[in-house]
Amino acid sequence: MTNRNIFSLPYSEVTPKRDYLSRRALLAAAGFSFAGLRAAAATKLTGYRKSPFSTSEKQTPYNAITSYNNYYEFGLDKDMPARNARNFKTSPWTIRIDGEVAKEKAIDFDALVKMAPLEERVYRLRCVEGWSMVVPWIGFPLSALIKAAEPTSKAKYVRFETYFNLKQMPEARYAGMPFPYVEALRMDEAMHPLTILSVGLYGETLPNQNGAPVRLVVPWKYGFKSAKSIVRIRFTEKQPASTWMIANGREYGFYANVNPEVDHPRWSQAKERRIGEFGKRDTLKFNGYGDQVASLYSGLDLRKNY
Ligand SMILES: Nc1nc2c(c(=O)[nH]1)N[C@H]1C(S)=C(S)[C@@H](COP(=O)(O)O)O[C@H]1N2
Ligand SMILES: [Mo]
Repeated sequence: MTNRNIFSLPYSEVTPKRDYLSRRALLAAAGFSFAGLRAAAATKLTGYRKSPFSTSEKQTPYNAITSYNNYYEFGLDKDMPARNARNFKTSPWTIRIDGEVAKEKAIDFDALVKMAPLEERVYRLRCVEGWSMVVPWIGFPLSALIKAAEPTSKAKYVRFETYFNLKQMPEARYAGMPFPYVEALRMDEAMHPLTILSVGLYGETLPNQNGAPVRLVVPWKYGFKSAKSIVRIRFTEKQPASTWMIANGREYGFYANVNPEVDHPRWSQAKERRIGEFGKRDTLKFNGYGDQVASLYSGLDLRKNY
């Protein structure tokens, strides 16, 4: 069926999708390794420091993090990005900086990784579908790039646009959503010290299926805010529309803060399954980062601003 669309699936079809681990991902989650799954191009990253923002929770195994992915440009099933993104070309890579900035410019990936000291940030990642992982990202605060971009006083939002090319991503035509994938943050969210640009995980450069060469990570929001393979960062005065808001605004809002008290229209968000574990855990408000981020939303009705 080629017109399969994640927004039009009845609940009965969505449920198995949420609770289903492909055989390969299940074995990977159990710690088995698959020859050839680790991208040949993965390069060791050195000289990064550990961050006090890291959780000490058990890290999800490398093989699970890199074989159970959402990257719809490379296919809808969880094991498709790892298979279909193998030959994704991520070098050379530049990020265009534009909109409300002193001067529009392009930043080359080699310059990007030197913008700030690299850190290991072990974060929980909670997907809106009801699963979670603990990922040892390598990256640096997005605030470093924002400062270098010199936004004007009119810049209230930061919009992230990701790579899109049907030649490299032929499966994208079956995703039933508009590309390029766009996400956005309010300026204070973007400047928050927990918000990072990630260039690696488990001490190596990012695998393609996880958003090589550079992706956003916003740990207190549902995973879909963490845009992969970013090519453009635009500063705007008005709130940008994100891909998920355009595709289905009733189900996906601008904020997407992890919140066990606000159900998705088609399922509860109260619990989650940690990949590699059986049974469910309680989902934590702001994914457990409330002490650090709740103040950003004081006075905001989180039920209306989902
Ligand atoms: N460009 C792009 N970025 C994306 C997505 C996508 O489909 N395309 N999926 C999002 C979703 S729904 C999640 S949960 C996370 C998954 O990141 P991971 O595969 O590294 O765990 O990536 C997010 N970033
Ligand atoms: Mo997600």
